[in-house]
Amino acid sequence: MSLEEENDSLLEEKMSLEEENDSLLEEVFELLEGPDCDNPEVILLIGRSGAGKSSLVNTLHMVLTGRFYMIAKQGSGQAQTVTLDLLRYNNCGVILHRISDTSTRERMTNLLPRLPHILDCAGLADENTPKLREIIELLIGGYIRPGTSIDALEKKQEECGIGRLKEVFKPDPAWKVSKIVFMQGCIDDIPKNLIQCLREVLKISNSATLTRKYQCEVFVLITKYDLVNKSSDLSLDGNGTENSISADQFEKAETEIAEAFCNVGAIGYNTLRWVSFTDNVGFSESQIRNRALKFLKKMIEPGVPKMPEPTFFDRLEEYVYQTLHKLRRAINRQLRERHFNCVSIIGCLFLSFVFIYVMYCLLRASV
Ligand SMILES: Nc1nc2c(ncn2[C@@H]2O[C@H](COP(=O)(O)OP(=O)(O)OP(=O)(O)O)[C@@H](O)[C@H]2O)c(=O)[nH]1
Ligand SMILES: [Mg+2]
Repeated sequence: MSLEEENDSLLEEKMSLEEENDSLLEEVFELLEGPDCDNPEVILLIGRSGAGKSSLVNTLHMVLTGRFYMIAKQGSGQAQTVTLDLLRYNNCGVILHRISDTSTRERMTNLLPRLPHILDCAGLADENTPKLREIIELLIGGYIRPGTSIDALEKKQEECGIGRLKEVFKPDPAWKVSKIVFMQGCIDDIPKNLIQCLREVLKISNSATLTRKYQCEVFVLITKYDLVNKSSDLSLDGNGTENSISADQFEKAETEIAEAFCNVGAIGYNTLRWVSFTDNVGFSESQIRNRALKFLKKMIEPGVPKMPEPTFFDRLEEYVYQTLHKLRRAINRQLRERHFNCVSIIGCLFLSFVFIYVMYCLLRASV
C-alpha cells in the first residue's frame, strides 16, 4: 500500500470512529434521560496502586467536557503512588461551565446530575486478610466519608480492633456503592489475593434473611491496553517501551483475570479493555474516547436487577420466626427424650409470648 493510500485508510478509520463516538454519546444521553438513571450510580474504583484508577477519572472528565484537567492526581514517571485517600468525584467530576462544546453543554444542563459518582481509592494491597476485608466492606457499604485518609482509617482500625469499625462509623446511603470497577494493568501481576478478598466480601449475607448484603455489580477494566503489541515483534510496536506485552500474553492475562472473577460474573460482558489519556499513550484521541464512552454506557445501562434490601422489620420478623422454630424443635426433643418437665415447657411458652409481644409492639410503633 502506498503512503497516500495508507493515509486515506487511516482517515477513513478515524472518520468512522468519530461517527461511532457521536452515536455512542447520543446513546449515553438517551440512557441518562431515562428513568433508570433517576438515582446516579456510585462507582468504586478498586485495584493495586498504579493500575490507572485516577487516570480513568481524568479521562472520563476529558471525554465529557472536551478539556483535560488533572482533577484526580495521577502518577507519572517514577511517582506512581499518588492517591492516598478515598476521593469522590460527583457526576464524574464534571461541572457544567467546563464543557467546551456549546450544544453538549446545553444538552447536559439537566442530565449532569444523573451522571455516576466515582470513588477513587488508594491502591490496595494484594492480600486477603480480615483487615482488608473489613476496609473493603466499609468502602462498599458507604461507611467511609469521602476525603478519608486510608492510612488514618487503618490506624483507627488498629486502635479499635479488627471488625469493630462498623460500630465507629455510620453508613450514609448516598455513599453506598452500586458498581465496582476492578482495575488491572495489563502488564502487571494479577493480585489474586485481593480479588479473593473482594469476592469474599461480596459473598457476605444477612444471617436472618440469607440475602446478600452487598449487591454490587462487578466490572473489570484491563488498563493500559496501548501497551499491547499488536504485531508479534515487541521491538516494533506497542508504544515502544520495555513494558509492552504481546497480544498473546495480553489474552492470557485477560483470561486469567476473568477466571479469578468467575464467581462474581465478570467474564465477557463485564470485562473491558481500557486506555487513558496519559503522557506516552500510543492511542489516538478518538480511540480513547471510544473506549471511554463504551465504558460509561455500560455503567449507566440497566444491569442485573437488585433485590430490595430487607428492612429492619423483615430482619426482625425472620429472627423471631427462626427463634420460635428453634424453641419448637427444642420442645419436641424434650418430649421425645422424655426429659421435659413443667418448668421447661412453661419457660419456653413464656419466651415465645415475650417474642410475639415485642414483635407486636415494634410493628405497632412503626405504623
Ligand atoms: N501507557 C499507559 N499508561 C497509563 C495508562 N493509565 C495510566 N497510566 C500510567 O500509570 C501510572 C499510574 O496511574 P494512576 O492513574 O496514578 O494509577 P492509580 O491506580 O490511581 O494509582 P494509585 O493512586 O497509587 O492507587 C501513571 O504513570 C499513568 O501515567 C494507560 O492507559 N496507558
Ligand atoms: Mg490514584
